[in-house]
Amino acid sequence: MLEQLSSGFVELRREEVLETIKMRIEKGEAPLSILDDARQGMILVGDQFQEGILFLAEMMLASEIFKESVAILKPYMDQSRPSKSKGKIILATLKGDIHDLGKNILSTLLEGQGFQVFDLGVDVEPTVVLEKAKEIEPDFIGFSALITTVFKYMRDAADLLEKEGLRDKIKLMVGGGVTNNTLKEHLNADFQTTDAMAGVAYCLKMMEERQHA
Ligand code: B12
Repeated sequence: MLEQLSSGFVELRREEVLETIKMRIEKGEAPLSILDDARQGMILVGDQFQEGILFLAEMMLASEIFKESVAILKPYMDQSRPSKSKGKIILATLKGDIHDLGKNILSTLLEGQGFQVFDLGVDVEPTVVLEKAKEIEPDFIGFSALITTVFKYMRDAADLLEKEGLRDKIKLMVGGGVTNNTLKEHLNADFQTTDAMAGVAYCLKMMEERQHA
């Protein structure tokens, strides 16, 4: 199953990918498990791009297929939206990075769990994050990163928040394909993951702890 879907992305077989996804949903498979297989496909696409087998135009086509896949899965991920806000979160992909597929999935999943998401988009200046944080006083800030050149701006943003004395009130999360524990420590962040669901679970846990504190 995984192989069929991931090779579909690498070989840009759009119809086959979308049909497979619809079929798996109809069979009752969890949307997040299908999404994870699609993500594995995108990792393969990236590897082949790095090896010079696929070109940028093909990586772009693959990301369009991925977007269409998410659009099919989205209604099944949104289903249990509670009415009361669980907490506020700012999401952003910082300066120099325009990857947003993972961030958008996280946003959908968080909203599905009742969080109020303020998505600042991609290629965002660290100062814009600071201004938004001052304005809305979020419980969390999540940075998504897919290219390593953005680490510098993540550091800048973390420093700005620290200087303004906001860091002890806000949990800082980092996620996305190129993030790891070393980056988390470098930024003095509270949480790091390459799995959106783990990010949602972390937010839910923190809000629960806060309520019982
Ligand atoms: C799709 C893609 C693109 C698309 C982006 C489309 C879009 N709208 O996002 C396009 C074609 C535009 C693109 C462009 C480029 N790309 Co690109 N791209 C990819 C690719 C193939 C897939 C990324 C992806 O979307 N994966 C699917 C999503 C769902 O996974 P994810 O982002 O990891 O998200 C999951 C989790 O991490 C988590 N998550 C994500 N963010 C967050 C945040 C928080 C807070 C939390 C809790 C969780 C979380 O949630 C998601 C679901 O679980 C990767 C390959 C790879 N290995 O990742 C290369 C890759 C990221 N790209 C790469 C490169 C080099 C580029 C370009 C520089 C290429 C070029 N020469 O122009 C440009 C950069 C442009 C820029 N300035 O940003 C490199 C980066 C290398 C590096 N180490 O820095 C990679 C790794 C490919 C490679 N192996 O070389 N790219």
